[in-house]
Amino acid sequence: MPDGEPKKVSKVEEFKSASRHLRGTIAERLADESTTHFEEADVQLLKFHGTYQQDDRDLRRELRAAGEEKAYQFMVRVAIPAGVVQAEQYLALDAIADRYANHSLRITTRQGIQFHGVLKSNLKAHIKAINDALLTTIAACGDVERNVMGCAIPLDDPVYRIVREQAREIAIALRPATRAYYEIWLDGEKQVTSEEQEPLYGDTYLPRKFKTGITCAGDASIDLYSYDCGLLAIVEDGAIAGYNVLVGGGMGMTHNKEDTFVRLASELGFVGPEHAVATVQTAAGIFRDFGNRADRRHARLKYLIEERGLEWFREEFIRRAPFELGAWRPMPAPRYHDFVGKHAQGNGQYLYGLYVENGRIIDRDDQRLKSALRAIVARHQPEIILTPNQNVLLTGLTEAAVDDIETTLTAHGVPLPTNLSAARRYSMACVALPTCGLAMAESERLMPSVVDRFEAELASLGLGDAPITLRMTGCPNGCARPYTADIAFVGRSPDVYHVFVGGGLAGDRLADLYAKDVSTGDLVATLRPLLTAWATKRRADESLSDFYQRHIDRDAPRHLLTGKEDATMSLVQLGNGS
Ligand code: SRM
Ligand code: SF4
Repeated sequence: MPDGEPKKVSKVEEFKSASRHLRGTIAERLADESTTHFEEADVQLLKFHGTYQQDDRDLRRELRAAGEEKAYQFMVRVAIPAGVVQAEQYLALDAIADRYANHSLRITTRQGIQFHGVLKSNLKAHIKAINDALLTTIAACGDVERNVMGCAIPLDDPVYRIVREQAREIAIALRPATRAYYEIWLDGEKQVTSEEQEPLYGDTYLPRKFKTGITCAGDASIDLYSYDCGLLAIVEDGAIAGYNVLVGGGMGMTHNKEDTFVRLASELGFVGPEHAVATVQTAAGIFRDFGNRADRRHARLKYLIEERGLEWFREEFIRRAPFELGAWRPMPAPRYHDFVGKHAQGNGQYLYGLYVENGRIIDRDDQRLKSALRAIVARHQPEIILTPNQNVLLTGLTEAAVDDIETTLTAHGVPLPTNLSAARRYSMACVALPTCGLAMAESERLMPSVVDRFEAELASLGLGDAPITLRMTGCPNGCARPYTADIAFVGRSPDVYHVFVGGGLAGDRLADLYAKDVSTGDLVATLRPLLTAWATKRRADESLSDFYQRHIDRDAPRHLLTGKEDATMSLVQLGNGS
C-alpha cells in the first residue's frame, strides 16, 4: 500500500473486507422470509449488486407513531452503458415495473433506469427478470466503476456508434469479477471463494464510486466535466484519432463543510484510440491505491487530485500506463443539442426525441406516458437511447412511424415535446422524496410547478423560449448535476433551497451560489433581477450564464463553489439598475 498503512479505515471498508467479495450474508437474509429488510453490512454490500435499501419517507411519521417498523422497500438500478436499450429490453423493463415495483420506470441522470418500491420478497425475482432481459444491475451502485455514460447523439455516424460501443467495453472490462452476483440472484453455481480474484479491485474494491463518460470532442450531451474520468474522441478524417482525457470531476458536496467541494475535471492529456479501456483502468487503479479509505466524504478522485496536484497524478498515470500519454489536443467548444422532436437521422431514417419530465415514465390520470411508450416501442421496435437529460430518443424510424408516435402520444394525453419551452425541455430534477434517504427537500415532485412559474416569468419578460438549463436537487450531493446548470435549486431543508447561477449548456463551467436559503415560494422571484437585467441588457445571442459571468467580478478560484457571497452582492446591484 503506497504511503504506508492508513491509520484507520471507515466502517464500509471493514464490511467490504469481510464480505468474501461482496457476499456477506445477503443470500441467507434474502431467504429469511421473516424479515422485510437487511442489516447494515449487507445494506452496504447490496449497493454493489445494484440495489439500495430505502423506506417510504412519506409514511415514516405515521408508522413511528403507530409503533410499527419503517415501510422498507428497495430501489433497483440498471446500469445501461451509453443508455442504449433494445426494444425488447425496454418492453421487459416496462413489464417488470408493473410486476415487482411501483409501476414506474425512472430514467437516471447517468442514462440508467431505476425501479422504486420493490419489496424484499420480490427482490430476487426482480433482479433475475432484469438479467433475463440481458441487462444487469451489478455495479450500478457501490465502490466500483458506475454506469459508463456515452455520447447521446442519435445521428447515423459510425463515430457515435463506436463511442457508445467503447462505453460498453469499458463497463464490461471494469465490472467486478466476483461470482457473488450470479450466486445470489441468478442461482449460479457456488465457487470456492478463496480462489476467486478481483484483478482490478482487490478485496476492498475502490475507496468509493468512480464515474466515467465518453463522447466526441465538441459534444456536450453528457456533462463530461462532472466525472472522475472523461474521454473525448478526437475525430480526424471520419475516424477516431484518440481521446483527450479528463480526470477528477465531481459534484457532491455538503452544506457548510468547506472541505467538501464541487470540481470540474482537469485536462490530463491524450491517448491513442485503442487505449480507452486501459486509460480508465489506470485512473481507477490510482484511485484504488491512493484514495481516502478513512473518510468517505473525501473519498473521490477529485480530492486526491486537489490534494496531491494534477502533476502528481499525471506522473503516476505515466508510470503505470503501458502506453503513451500525449499532450492534450485542441478541440471544438462543447455544444448541446437535445434532439427532442422529429429529426432526420442521416440514413433515410428518422429519430424521435421524447421529453420525459424528470425521467419518470409513469401513467398518471391525464398523461399516460408509460402506456404510450409501451405501445410505440412494441409497434415500431426502435433502438432507444436514454439521455443524461432524462429523455428518450427513439431511433431507426420511418416517417410514418413518427406520425404514429405523435398520434399515440396525443391519444394518451402526452404533450408533444415540440410544444414545450426550452426551459422545460432542458430541466432536470433528482429523485429526492419520498425514496431518497439523503433528501433534505423535495425535488422531482416539486420541479414541475417551479418550471410552470419560471415559464410564466420568462414569458412576462419576453424571454419565452430562452434556452436555459434549470436543475433541482433535494440535497447538495448533486445527482442532477446542478452546479453546471444555468440555474439550480439545491435543497437545504424542507421548502428551502440555495440558488446557483452561471453554469451553462456546455457543462464546462461551474455555477456560483447566487442566493442562500430561499423558500420555495420565492425561488422565481429571487431570480427576477437577474432575468430582467438579462432581458434588457444582454448582447445578441448571449446566454443567461454568459451574461451573468460577464457582470461578475471575482478572484476566488473557479473550481470552488464555497465563499462566493461577493458574486451575489454585485449581481443584486446590477439588477437594481447599474
Ligand atoms: Fe446520486 C447518492 C440518485 C446521479 C452524486 N444518488 C444517491 C442515492 C443513492 C441516495 C443514497 O445514497 O442513499 C440516490 C437514490 C435516490 C432514489 O431514491 O432513487 C441517488 N444519483 C441518483 C440518480 C437516480 C438521480 C436521478 O434523479 O437520476 C442518479 C443515478 C445515476 C445512475 O444511473 O447511476 C444519480 N449522483 C448522480 C450524479 C450525476 C452523475 O453522476 O452524472 C451525481 C454527481 C456526480 C458525482 O458523483 O460527483 C451523484 N449521489 C451522489 C452523491 C454524492 C457523491 C459525492 O461525491 O459526495 C451521493 C451520496 C453518496 O454517494 O453518499 C449520491
Ligand atoms: Fe437524493 Fe440528494 Fe441525490 Fe437528490 S441529490 S437523489 S436528494 S442524494
